[in-house]
Amino acid sequence: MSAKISLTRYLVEQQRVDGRIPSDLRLLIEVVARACKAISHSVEKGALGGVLGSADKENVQGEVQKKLDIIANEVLIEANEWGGHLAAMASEEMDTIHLVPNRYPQGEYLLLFDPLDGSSNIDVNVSIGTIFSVLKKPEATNGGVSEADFLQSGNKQVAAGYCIYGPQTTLVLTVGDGVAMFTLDREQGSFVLTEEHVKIPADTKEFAINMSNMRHWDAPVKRYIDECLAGKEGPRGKDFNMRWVASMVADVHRILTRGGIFMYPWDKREPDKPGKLRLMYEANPMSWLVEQAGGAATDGRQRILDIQPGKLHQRVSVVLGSKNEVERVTGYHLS
Ligand code: AHM
Ligand code: MG
Repeated sequence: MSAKISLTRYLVEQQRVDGRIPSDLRLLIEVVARACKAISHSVEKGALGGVLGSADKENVQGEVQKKLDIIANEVLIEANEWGGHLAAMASEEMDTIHLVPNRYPQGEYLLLFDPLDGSSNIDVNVSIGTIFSVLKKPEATNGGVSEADFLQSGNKQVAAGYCIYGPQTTLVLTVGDGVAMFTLDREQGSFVLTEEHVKIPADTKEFAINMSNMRHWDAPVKRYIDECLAGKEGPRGKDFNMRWVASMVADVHRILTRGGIFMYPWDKREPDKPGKLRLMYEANPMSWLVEQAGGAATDGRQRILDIQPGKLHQRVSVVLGSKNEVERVTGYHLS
């Protein structure tokens, strides 16, 4: 790549070339990116900034919040509420939606986020990230926004992405025209385009799943992994490698970079919960990115992006990544 293309220029060109994104959406994405830059600074300081450890509080899902979960949530809210592009926000770390206060202009968009994904990795200096999804406020909503306005399927997203805080800070984005990656240039203080037209190979020899849960899995997942583990001598006729970072952002980033399949399936420990991961903050944005890069994403039976959410913090089983592998796992569930 010759001339450096900043996130701003990329978005302006998306807006200009075919009117893919309105200026309000462009500005909203820039504000999210700015918030991610601020979160990246806090993450980087770690113990020096006094930001590690737990906050002695639980979120709506009964998980102990880390200090950085709360900091990241506040940074995203403060950065986004005054810009005039949003009507409301929803976060994995908040019980209910956050309305844009009356003192600020109201915009047309709804922003959803997992402020810091991979919480168990915060204190051990392993990659974590922010995941976000943007929806349009339904036309019928006159003035007040309610939780019901957020309950739209993933195929209604108008922008989605994540920012991974790892050896590099990288923002990965789709506005429905493929997937682009922007690396934070700390000297310039801006995100620079470093990868465009990201493509996930249809086939892979690498899977990501928390193997310690194997005894709780359903038969189709067990069958798929057993076949991978059987290697060259088994029905797949090839050896598989395994990776599990336990930060979805990092596992999905690897899959967008070199292929693979990621699974967090339903399991017997909590039969009434469809899975661990959250549909609206994690599965939907990641599924859209993966599909935009030529991969596939299902809950084992149906396309994740077609699921109609019934509640904000809804959970879902996730199978995503290289197309042929995802189709195989889905086929095992449906047969
Ligand atoms: P979080 O949003 O509270 O961090 O939880 C989600 C994370 C995912 O990033 C990751 O894939 C999964 O939980 C790891 O779970 P486990 O520790 O069960 O392997
Ligand atoms: Mg998460």
